[in-house]
Amino acid sequence: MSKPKILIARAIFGETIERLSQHFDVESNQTDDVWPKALLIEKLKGKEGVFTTGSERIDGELLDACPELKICANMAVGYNNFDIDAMVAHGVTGTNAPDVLTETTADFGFALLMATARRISESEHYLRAGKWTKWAYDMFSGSDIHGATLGIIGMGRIGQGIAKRGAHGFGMKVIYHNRSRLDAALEAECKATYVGKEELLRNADHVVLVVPYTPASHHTIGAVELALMKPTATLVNIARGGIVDDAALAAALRDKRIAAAGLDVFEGEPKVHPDLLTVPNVVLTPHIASATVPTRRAMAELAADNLIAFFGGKGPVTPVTPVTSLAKK
Ligand code: 8YV
Repeated sequence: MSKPKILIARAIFGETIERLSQHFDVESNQTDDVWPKALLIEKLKGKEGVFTTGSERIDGELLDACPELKICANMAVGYNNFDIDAMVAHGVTGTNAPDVLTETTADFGFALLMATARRISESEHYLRAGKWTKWAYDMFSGSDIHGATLGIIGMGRIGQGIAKRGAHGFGMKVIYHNRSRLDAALEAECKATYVGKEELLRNADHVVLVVPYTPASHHTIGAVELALMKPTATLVNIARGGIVDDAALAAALRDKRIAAAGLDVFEGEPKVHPDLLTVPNVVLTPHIASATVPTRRAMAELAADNLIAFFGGKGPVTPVTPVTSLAKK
């Protein structure tokens, strides 16, 4: 019996390709070219499954052109690269890669918060540029993490991980805002208090964003929200580009309306708003919050598990759409 044909749209671990090759006729992109949409469609012709990362957009136009496609397995917890309505309309199953990256991403959120509040990037650039000639009492003074108020917008699994680190590790007072309030047991575990978004922005010393990107969360933080924040506050975005209005943030940082920001994700990435590149009080990283070797391996394995389980007739492990039966398509 011939194996189903699948495409791995970006470079990935050799072991993942080997494993998938036991089940599928695999075409992979080990040169890691970022294919324009037309080429991705071309490559998907005749494929029944695709292993995607956050950079491949799966929409109605692509699905119209690839009628054999049955499943898109994303190696990411976020799946805003999927047009879910179009996938449902085309009877295509979508899966994501949750849980395996929660703690790693929460670690990174905390690292970025600390680097931002304590001005680590800025001071390192100063040192590397040979500008450090004497110690000074006020050199690179930042703001404290311990004992400060941490405001988390988006209290899913990663948000909860950050809350626990803040409350239990650093004695922070944790306030959060979310579409729905956590149950009392989870709030107690995270030592977190539910507040409205405006109250959070006014009171937090550090604001961390961990919401999924949807049309409703577009520009959750813009000029109006930045104006509510303390002038001493820091803002960290490890969620998605587009959650923050990057132009408004660059202006707020330039005018010192907030103290500093740490950004791992950007509107239109991998492009970065040019104004963000010119302000010193921002720490910029290239979407690496989940980037540890074990976690990236686990994410790749989970995407592979989804493909294997789906074609094995068991149903995918972590679907984000209603599951299409193999027979139906
Ligand atoms: C991924 C992420 O590395 O999981 C997510 O949603 O943002 C990152 O962990 C990225 O999306 C590549 O797939």
